[in-house]
Amino acid sequence: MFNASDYLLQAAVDPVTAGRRAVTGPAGELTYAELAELVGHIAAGLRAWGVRAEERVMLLMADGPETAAAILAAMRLGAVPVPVSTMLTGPELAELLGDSRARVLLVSEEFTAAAESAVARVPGIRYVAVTGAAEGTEPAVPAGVRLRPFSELVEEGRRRGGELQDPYITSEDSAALWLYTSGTTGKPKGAMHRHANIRHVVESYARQVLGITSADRCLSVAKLFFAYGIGNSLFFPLAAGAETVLDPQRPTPQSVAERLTEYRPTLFFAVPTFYAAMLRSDVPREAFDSVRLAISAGEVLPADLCRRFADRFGVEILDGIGSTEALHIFLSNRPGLSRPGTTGTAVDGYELRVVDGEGRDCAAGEPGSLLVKGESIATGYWCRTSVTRQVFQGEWLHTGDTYVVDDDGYYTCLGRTGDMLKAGGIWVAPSEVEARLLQHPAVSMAAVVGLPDEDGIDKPVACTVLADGAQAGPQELIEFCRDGLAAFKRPREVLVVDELPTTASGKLRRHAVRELAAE
Ligand code: 3SK
Repeated sequence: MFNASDYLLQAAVDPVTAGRRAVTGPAGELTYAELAELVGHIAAGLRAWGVRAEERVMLLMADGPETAAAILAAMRLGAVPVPVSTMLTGPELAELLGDSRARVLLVSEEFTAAAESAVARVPGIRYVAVTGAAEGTEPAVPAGVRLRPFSELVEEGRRRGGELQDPYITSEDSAALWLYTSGTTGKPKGAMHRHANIRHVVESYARQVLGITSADRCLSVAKLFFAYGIGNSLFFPLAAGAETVLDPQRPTPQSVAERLTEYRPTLFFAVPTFYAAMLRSDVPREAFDSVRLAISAGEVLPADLCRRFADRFGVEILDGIGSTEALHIFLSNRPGLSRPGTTGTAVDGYELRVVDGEGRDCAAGEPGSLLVKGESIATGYWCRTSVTRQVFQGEWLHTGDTYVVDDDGYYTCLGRTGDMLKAGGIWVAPSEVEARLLQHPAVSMAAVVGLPDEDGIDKPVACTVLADGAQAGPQELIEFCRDGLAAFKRPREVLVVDELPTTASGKLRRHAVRELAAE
């Protein structure tokens, strides 16, 4: 028997630690004992609503104590929490709801518009619970869907009197968490994680690389619906009996500087795009006084950015790479041993290989595809056999990144093996952005590529060809994308060109598009 909610709530069981603060932040705080109690009530409430083991519960929720508790509650029940991006549009959310077959959707009041639009598109939803919604601001839901305040879910569980003191009898192999990713192929896929995977990322990366202890306090710019964020803000701090700072707000350098000053975290997690934004801001050096380590993942951290950050804020950034499929970071620099520009060395608990096109191991200095093996690798993608077989080959996960390793075992990223790109650490499928651009009446052809900005970080840039006689400016096309896609996917720049480079058979030559866009 192993249930990750038990593993993460150990501190609530010990009378010495139960009164310690587990969660803090602008949305409220909870001790370990209070968190465990809330988890029990939500779990009992979900059971009363008919949620059974292995069933998915989708969360469209801002970071805060209720979100943390709801994720743990679903796990405790043997059900599967599926936290999804709060940046999703209604149709994007509908796709995930339909794919996951979730029958319960938990929503923070600020995202009710997307929930309303999604629930209207998918049959099968039985309950929608909304946190803190004032009367009259609740979403309109179709007949047959029960709309309830989140507080009623908690109350329902409370009335049932701690029915879920004990977790459902899951095993290490039971499904614990699904995280949707667009990585490697574009269409969102639910990566399925086991209860044991959660323990592995804690025991490997968090304990060995970060050296996390109960004296730490974690603040992450990446939210709980990302694999990076749920590790940083939930799994690592709770397993260590430490504190997590949960902030419902969308982070800006200014808001993060305020949180740093008020909550004084010791571990700070962000992505290179955000570190670059901090460097461009007027945030004072003292903001980082409490931070013992800053962590970067999601995209390659340019060496120069790493050095400038350390000079300006006096904190070392530890660069690493993980993936949603691996649940967290498997390759990382180590405190005091960082080599800026590299992603460091394999984290204990993972094996890495760099292989050529035939699957043979590359020698040091020879570029190839990066594969990783370890106990936290997902069991596959839900209902996606073909792509599962491509990405998860036996014990090895194909990361889709091209890497080179040196004689000392330090890995350097040379880029993506395929066309996918990342914006702010989040996967973007060029095909999806291109499809949106093509919906604009003035656009006849579109190609989206990743190009480095002034900080050396890739951003989506679109090259478009307009229809004969049509007119549309770059700003209009960017806004058009912002309207129809999650905002992070919009191209940061749109170029209007006479033609796109194609092969003799008419296939887009992406490499040449990249050169064209870079001119
Ligand atoms: O992209 C990454 O580097 C990453 C790191 C940790 C967890 C998840 C991801 C995608």
